[in-house]
Amino acid sequence: MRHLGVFLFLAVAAVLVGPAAADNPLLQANVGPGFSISLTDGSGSKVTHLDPGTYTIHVVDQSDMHNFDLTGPGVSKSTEVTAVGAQDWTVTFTDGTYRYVCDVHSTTMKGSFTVGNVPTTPAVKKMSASVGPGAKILFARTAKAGRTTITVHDLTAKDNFHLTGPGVNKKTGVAFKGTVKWTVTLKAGTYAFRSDAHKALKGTLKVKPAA
Ligand SMILES: [Cu+2]
Repeated sequence: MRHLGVFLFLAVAAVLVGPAAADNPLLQANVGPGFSISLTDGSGSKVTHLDPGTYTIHVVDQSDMHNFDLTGPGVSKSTEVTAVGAQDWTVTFTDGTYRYVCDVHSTTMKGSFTVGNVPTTPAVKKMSASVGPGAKILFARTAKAGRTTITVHDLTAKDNFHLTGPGVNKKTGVAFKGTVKWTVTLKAGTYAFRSDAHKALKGTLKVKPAA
């Protein structure tokens, strides 16, 4: 009997310090019993961003009508919808965006988080330009390189707005009056803007490299 007792003690101890209790940071995933799904960190906070690395996720699926499905770079794991219970996943996260959903209710039961450095598309800058009314042309004198939307207000039927420079050659019509939006990629260098109808109406835009 004593041997059995020692064996049981060791077995319980082995479970307590088993692979799930390795040094990986522990995350807690939960779905159900209601229409709830969550992924929290060791402090109980919702996971929004993690460092790349290997994590242990303790997944508790408390409902036979929901599941927990996690996908992202290098990871695709899910519980069964009809199954209920807890399981541990060991996952390795790399740079990118990860999403978790209940596959049955994926439009409402969902969440996401980012890992490491996620490439974000740089914001499109905005500029405006105008020509007219009367003999005047207005535009910025300096800008930074990058995707830029230029709103051109052509307020006269006697002049146009014509922008030229590295990678760009765009103009409104001389007789045209109205507003147009051009999305262009400005590159470091010098751009010229002018009216093609009156050579005196002109200016220079200097574009600096993006920081
Ligand atoms: Cu569901």
